[in-house]
Amino acid sequence: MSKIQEVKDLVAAGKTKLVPGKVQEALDEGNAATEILAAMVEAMGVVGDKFSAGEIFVPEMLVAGKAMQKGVDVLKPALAGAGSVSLGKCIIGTVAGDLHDIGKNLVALMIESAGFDVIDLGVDVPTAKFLETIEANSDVKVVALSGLLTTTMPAMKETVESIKASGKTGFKVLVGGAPITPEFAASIGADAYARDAGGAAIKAKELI
Ligand code: B1M
Repeated sequence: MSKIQEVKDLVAAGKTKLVPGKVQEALDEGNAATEILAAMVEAMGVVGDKFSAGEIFVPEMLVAGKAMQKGVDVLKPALAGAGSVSLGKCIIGTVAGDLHDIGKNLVALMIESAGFDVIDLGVDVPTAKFLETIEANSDVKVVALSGLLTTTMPAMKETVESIKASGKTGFKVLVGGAPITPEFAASIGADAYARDAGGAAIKAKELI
């Protein structure tokens, strides 16, 4: 079995202690960090499908998420670029009611690698917190919102609409996350949509 397949299986099984070592072995064998990351994302797809099918429950999903995060920690130096020039500030967070942060953390890492100074507000971020942080950072260039649940898409809408209604200018709003589509992004008034972390970094640079 390839090291990448082993990483995928260990993440899906939530083997948090074994994942970092196996990710390092896969890197040492010459596999690209992006390829290993893709395998871990696939593993989360497997986990999600099993959850939907009622074969596993929230605790298993949680431990798989932790295993993936441990693997990402090992990949970070290889994924992050040099980023010597500063392109300005980017405020990022997962919208209110939503606790998923693995994708958001990857997006933050790639945006930081692209040269932005990232202010990460974490998960379950209320609209007021976004507005307050924009107010305190008048030179912000990009505000990035992540959402993983269909049930929190209305929260993303509310946050984007409140940001736009606040009259604050000088920055663009970028949104993404598994249930988000370009059409939904446009319908709530976001300036841009990105499908994945790499795409978010490219889009953030295009927006400034
Ligand atoms: Co949850 N969960 N979860 N979960 N979880 C999903 C999302 C789900 C699809 C699983 C399923 O049913 N198949 C489902 C959502 C269904 C839906 O809404 N349609 C779901 C559910 C239902 C739930 C709960 C409601 C379960 C429950 O309690 N009954 C609950 C909700 C809690 C809450 O948030 N209030 C819940 C809880 C959890 C855990 C806490 C246990 C855990 C999260 C741990 C953590 O994040 N620290 C968890 C996990 C691990 C998952 C799955 C299995 C994996 C998510 C993940 O990290 N994927 C997930 C199933 C799946 O994704 N297939 C699932 C890997 C990650 C790299 O991908 O986050 O999609 P992703 O990010 C991508 C892109 O989406 C994009 O780029 C990223 C990287 O390329 N992207 C952006 C993300 N943000 C972006 C922002 C951008 C641009 C791109 O611009 C700003």
